[in-house]
Amino acid sequence: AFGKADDAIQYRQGAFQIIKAHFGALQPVVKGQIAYDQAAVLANVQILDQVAKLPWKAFGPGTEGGDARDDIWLDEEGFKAAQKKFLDSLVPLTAAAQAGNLDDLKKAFANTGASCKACHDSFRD
Ligand code: ASC
Repeated sequence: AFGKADDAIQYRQGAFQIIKAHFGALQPVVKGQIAYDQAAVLANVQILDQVAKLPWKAFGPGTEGGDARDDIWLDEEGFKAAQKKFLDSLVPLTAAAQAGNLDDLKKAFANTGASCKACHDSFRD
């Protein structure tokens, strides 16, 4: 799928940047710093949910580099489990965004953020 390791690294870093932007856009909402706009939140979460599917196939064999720790390839099961935690966390996040429930959104946001951090702590330099 990727011609060179650098292509895979750029692809996954680009996907994570989009993920960061659309997850980060929720932060002022859950912190109460901006008004809760259900449609805007849902649009953000839907993009996040789609783009969240993308980076993983760009961690194939021979694509070591970027900020990726070798543990990604040494502990494939652990990395897979960390991905799954993140992807699974988006189910309640999406449900809360669809329901327009700000309390549930706050809880789901915190869980998703925890899954980001846990994976970074183990697998990102
Ligand atoms: C973000 C972001 C992360 C997570 C993490 C949550 O907005 O870029 O990596 O949240 O910091 O603890």
